[in-house]
Order: sequence, then C-alpha cells, then structure tokens
Amino acid sequence: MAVAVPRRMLFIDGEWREPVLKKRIPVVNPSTEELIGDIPAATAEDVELAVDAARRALSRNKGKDWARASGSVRAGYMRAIAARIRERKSQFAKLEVMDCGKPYDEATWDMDDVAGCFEYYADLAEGLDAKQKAPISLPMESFKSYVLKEPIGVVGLISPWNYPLLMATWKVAPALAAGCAAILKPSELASLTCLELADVCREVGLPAGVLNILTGLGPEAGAPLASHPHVDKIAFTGSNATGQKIMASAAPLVKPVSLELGGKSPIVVFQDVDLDKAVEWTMFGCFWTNGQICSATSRLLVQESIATEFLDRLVKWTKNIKTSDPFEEGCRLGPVISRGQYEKILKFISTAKSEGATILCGGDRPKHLNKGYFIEPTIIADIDRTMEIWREEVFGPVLCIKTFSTEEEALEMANDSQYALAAAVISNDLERCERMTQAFQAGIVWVNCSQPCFTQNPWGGNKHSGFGRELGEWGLENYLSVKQVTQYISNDPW
Ligand code: TXE
Repeated sequence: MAVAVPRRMLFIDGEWREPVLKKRIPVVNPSTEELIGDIPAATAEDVELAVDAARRALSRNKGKDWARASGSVRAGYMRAIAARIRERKSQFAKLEVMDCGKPYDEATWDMDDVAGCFEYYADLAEGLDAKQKAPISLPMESFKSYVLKEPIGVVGLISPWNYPLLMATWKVAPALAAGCAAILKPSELASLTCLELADVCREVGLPAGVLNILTGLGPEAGAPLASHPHVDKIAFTGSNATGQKIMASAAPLVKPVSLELGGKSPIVVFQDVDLDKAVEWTMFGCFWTNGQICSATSRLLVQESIATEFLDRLVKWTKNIKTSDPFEEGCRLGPVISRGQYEKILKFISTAKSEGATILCGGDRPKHLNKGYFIEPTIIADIDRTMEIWREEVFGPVLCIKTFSTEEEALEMANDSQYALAAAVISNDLERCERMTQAFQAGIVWVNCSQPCFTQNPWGGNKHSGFGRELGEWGLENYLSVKQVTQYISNDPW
C-alpha cells in the first residue's frame, strides 16, 4: 500500500525553494520505525522570505490583489484545491498513514473532510461579498453606518500532527476565504501531506505568496513566525506549553492569537443507558485516531449501579480492538506518532501503576508487534483524583475510569479539570442531558455520542484548552477584522 515519498522543498511565493540553511529533517514511519524520507527545515531566514511574499500577495496589482479579489474569485481557487485533493485522495491518505500511523480508513475520511472544508469555506467566501456594507440602524438620522469585513492580513498558522492535513486545513481554508495571505508551519512530526497541499496550490495556479508552506522545527521555524512583526495574527493548535510561548511572543506586538490546546475531557455514563451503545461511544471517544485527539473523552465517569457490567463489556470489547499495521484491513488502532510520545505514554501508565491504579487491560506494547510505536488500548481503574493520569492529557489510547452515585457528584468530577474542551453525557433521560449540557464547563458538548465533528459547528475550548473557535462561520471571523464606517449625511451643520 505504501507510496513513494516525494522529496519536496519549502513552498514560498508560489515556488519550491531550498531552505536557506539547506537543513532537512528525517521522516520516520511510526508503524515500522523506518526512515522513509526527509522534509526541509525552515529557519528564521526562510520565515523572512515567506512573510515578504505574503505581504506582496496582499499589496501587488493595484487593487487586484488577493485581499480585494471578490469572494467568488477566491472561492474558485478553493474549489479547485478541493477537487485536486479528491482526485489524489488515495495518495494523500497513504502518505498520511505512513507519516502519522493512523488507520488507512480514517486517513481517507480525513481527506474527504479536508476537501469538504475547502468547499465549505469557498461558499462562505462567496457569502462574504453579499454581507459587506451591512447597514447598522442608528438612533440619529443625520448619520449612517455600516460594517466592512476585511482580511486581518498576513496570518501564521501553526498546526499539529494528529490530523496533519485536516488541522492545517481548518486554518488555511478560512484564512484564504477571508482574503488573508498565510504562512503554514505544520508539525515536524507529520508534514508530508501539507507539502502535497503546496503541490496542489501550484497545480491550480493559486496566486504567488497567498499560501506559503514552511516545514521545520517549532523553535526554529514556528517561533520566528509567531514573533514576526509583520505577521498580523497567529492561529495555533498544539500543546499548552507551546501555546503559552506563542501568547508571550505575541504580547509585545499586541498580536491576536487563537489557541486550540489540549484537553482531558469527561464522558459521563448514567445507569439508564443501552449498555452496548454506551460502550461503543466510550471506546470511540477515547481510542479513535490512536487516542491522539485533543477532544478525546479520556475520563470515563460511570454510575456505580452499572459499573461492573459496563466495565466487563468495555474491557472485553477493548481487548478485541484490532491493533496492527494501519494499512491492514480492519485495523482500528495504529501506532502513536513518535518514539518520544510512545515513551511519554508508557511513563504515564507506569506512574499510575506505582501510585496504586489498576490496569484493567492493555498498558504495554502489544505482544504481536515488535516494531513500531504501538501501545495497547489501555483502561485504568482505582484512580485517585489527584493522580497525574486523571489530570493531565496523555494523548494516547488510555482511558481512565471512576464511578459516581449522583448526577451532582458526576458533574463536580467532570468539571474538576484545568481543561474545558469537550464533555459527553450518555443517558436516555433527555432532561438530565439538558441539565448536564448547561452545567458542563466545555466548548463542545456531545449528547449520547462522543467525537462526531462537523465543519459547520464551532470548535474550541475554554480554561487551559485555549480560546477562539475554529470551523463554521466562527472560523471565518478569526481571520476577519471589522471596520465600522460612519458617514454624516445631513445638510445641516453639526
Ligand atoms: O506539541 P507542540 P508536541 C499536546 C499533546 C501532546 C503534546 C506534545 O498532549 O502530547 O501536546 O506534542 C510547533 N513556537 N498536543 O510536542 O510542540 C510545532 O513545531 C512556535 C495537543 O508535538 O505544541 C508544531 O507545529 N511553534 C494537540 C506545533 O507547534 C512551536 C495536538 C505543535 O507542537 C514551538 C498536538 C515554538 N516555540 C499535541 N514549539 C491538540 N490540541 O490537538 C513547537 N511549535
């Protein structure tokens, strides 16, 4: 199933460019631990060139630049990008699997979502034209006011490795729709599909400098982008620690940032549920994408009265999750992204054990796989709320469980977290679901499900999970600046 890994350069000003310092980063397939290629490593020198190209894309051609092109012109390019990605879907999906280890099926669905996201924002780009100069009703007749929505300018987009192309697209598509020029810095751990996106942009003739793609290390390429005085906004998805650094570097420039950081989201299962359905959603909520989802519902709160029966089924089914090479038919769990993440996750598990937690299943490398960064789907019980495994984001296939007796107790435990990204409730009592929905501290609430994600809906969290919302019309607003225009229209002197 594997495909050839193209040897790419940086994509700056519509052209492939060798990085100024000519450095490259090795690419390792997490399923085989084999070296499969390398990617260019941008540094501050390349960031300079990309920022310059992006600024020129917004200022050339005396009024015919990207920012002032009509929304329907921008939409045309975005639909062409979507169409090319659909045509090359299988190549893109295979590269994604080889780069980040997610099951092949999941990677192909991601590519559909990528194309769908470009198409969705193409529609919104067209809609923007009609929304310009919307009048505002004023209490004085001698004035009239309206609002112009303008692109923020040059934006820096820093993305993670768990959904490499999709997370990048959640930023690139609304930024282009708004009329911004962008510099994308994907994660050094999975950049291959983002470099293919550059190839697609070249193929469809996207005007030079509108989207620049710089692969490279966080401190060498991401940091100079975040702190660049001519980058007008930064959108970031990644760890809390890096999010804080980005905020700090943006502060002296008063640069707007949007941050989508980690989570430790709860799923609350009440006694009145259909057990099989609840078990399925619980597994999906934590083990999808090899457990590497910011919104993973990795803290299970199950009502005491059904806990024994529920956990029996959950453990039995979890042991049956097919963990294998992600290209194998029926694979549901591949490796985690890197040796670093693999060791970090195993350390989380061993610390939990040493603190007295019980491993109900998993907890180690699967015996049948002796290569690759595979970790068995793991369920951990006998947890104290102060334990690291209960409080910190593991970002791997690890589910922690606690029981509760009352709704109030469940809610108190669910909200007792530094994070507030997502929360799920599973119950047949819809009034109870409504009460939980209102009381959950989270930017995303799932009722009788966990993880479904639609491009139309806002995505993001509160507290240490960050701020700002991606996707939907909220995602577009991230890249627009609002200009109010007020005109004196009376002939009388003021
Ligand atoms: O993240 P980083 P890592 C969480 C998850 C995971 C942990 C570490 O808990 O275990 O983060 O992952 C760029 N200035 N999430 O180390 O470093 C980096 O190159 C500017 C949650 O991979 O935050 C990459 O492009 N940029 C998450 C991006 O930041 C910098 C998804 C994310 O990498 C930088 C991924 C710097 N100083 C990890 N340092 C989610 N919210 O979905 C790094 N980067």
